[in-house]
Amino acid sequence: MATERTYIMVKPDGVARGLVGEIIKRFENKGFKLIAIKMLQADEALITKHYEEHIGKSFFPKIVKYILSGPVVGMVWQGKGVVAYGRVMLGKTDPLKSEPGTIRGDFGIDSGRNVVHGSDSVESAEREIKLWFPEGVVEYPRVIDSIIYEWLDGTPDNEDKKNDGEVSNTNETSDHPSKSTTTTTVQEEEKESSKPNKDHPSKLCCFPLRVKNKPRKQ
Ligand code: IDP
Ligand code: MG
Repeated sequence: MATERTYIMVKPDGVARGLVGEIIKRFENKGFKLIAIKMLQADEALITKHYEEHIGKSFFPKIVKYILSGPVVGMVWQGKGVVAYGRVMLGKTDPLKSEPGTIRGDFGIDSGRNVVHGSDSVESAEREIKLWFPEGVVEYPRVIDSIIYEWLDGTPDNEDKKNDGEVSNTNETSDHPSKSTTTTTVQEEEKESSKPNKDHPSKLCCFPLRVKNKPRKQ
């Protein structure tokens, strides 16, 4: 569902190497939506809670020391399939086993300096988001979603589209533009639009349809 969320964190080595922008760019380019971001110096209690599944493992003290070594940039990204695909974008835990083109494959060598964290399941993501962003995330409609997602190209006609885009979606994090009181839906735009051809490419993009050309002053 387009409301799926993941916790992505640039680790201290990634921040120190100036990779924050590069990592944000990759998630933005893919089409995922940033709904929370902050830089912080995590303390031992927070890191221990974050990595609680690894308590007792040989590398646990090293990972705590690693994340304590400098500020991190925590982010919440939203979008259809963002948890699993976020992990694909990160690469494997060991950067030397990660494909080129992945973040860890392109920017890391050691597992203990693998630049970035990403939630490994929807459940972990929700737990980590609560842990790192107890203040919550920012919800806002994004007009480019009507270009990125097929479900906004007209009336949903199958289950997938229903799950992803119906206005009746009860998930509180729904990012369908129709949730906004100030945004009209593509369907409403079409009624108002003077373009009768339903298959016209301009139908894919609601933003230009809202722009009214003002006559130029001579
Ligand atoms: P993941 O980040 O790919 O989900 P996990 O197994 O959850 O990997 O491990 C958490 C983090 O602990 C890794 O990202 C890595 O930084 C570190 N880590 C995992 N295994 C090792 C290891 O064998 N040596 C050093 N650090 C490790
Ligand atoms: Mg993990």
